[in-house]
Amino acid sequence: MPDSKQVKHPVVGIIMGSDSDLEIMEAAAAILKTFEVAFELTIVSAHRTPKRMVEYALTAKQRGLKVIIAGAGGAAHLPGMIASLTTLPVIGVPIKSSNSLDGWDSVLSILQMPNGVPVATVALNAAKNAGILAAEILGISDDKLSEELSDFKKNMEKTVLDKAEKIRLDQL
Ligand code: RP5
Repeated sequence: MPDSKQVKHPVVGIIMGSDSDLEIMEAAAAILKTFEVAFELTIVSAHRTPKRMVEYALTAKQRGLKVIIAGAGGAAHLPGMIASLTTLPVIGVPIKSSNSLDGWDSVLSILQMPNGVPVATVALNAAKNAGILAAEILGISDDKLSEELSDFKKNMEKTVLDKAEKIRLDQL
């Protein structure tokens, strides 16, 4: 546990309900790679592998994970159920999947958690933001990572300012 995409000492666990979620969830993996954050990635289905889900959540902390990113679509119970079984922060990624009506079903299934069991829910399909948020959580106790996140934000600002400048010049 888990049995795929294992690296040494992962601190972030990326899980998803189906391999069909991977094309969305790989954005979380990509941004964590950019920040050199070690992660593991596998499939855990709340409905189709409930025992695996319980085992994953109950062993996550002792295996060294600090944050879990869980993506699912439709009746998206994976992030909430994982959050019910661990005190690690859980970031939920609602996915517009083949069994989603329009994506709202996934969003609301993950967002509308009962008091006492929070899931930090990002926007529909926003796995990249889930990865950034996981890095920010880890950055609280990692100065180097925190600096890299700061640079990331500065670069974003510069990109937007460059675009703003370009629009002005193009319009002259
Ligand atoms: C959810 O059902 C999964 O997270 C996925 O988003 C969706 C569809 O799964 P597949 O039918 O493609 O396996 O549990």
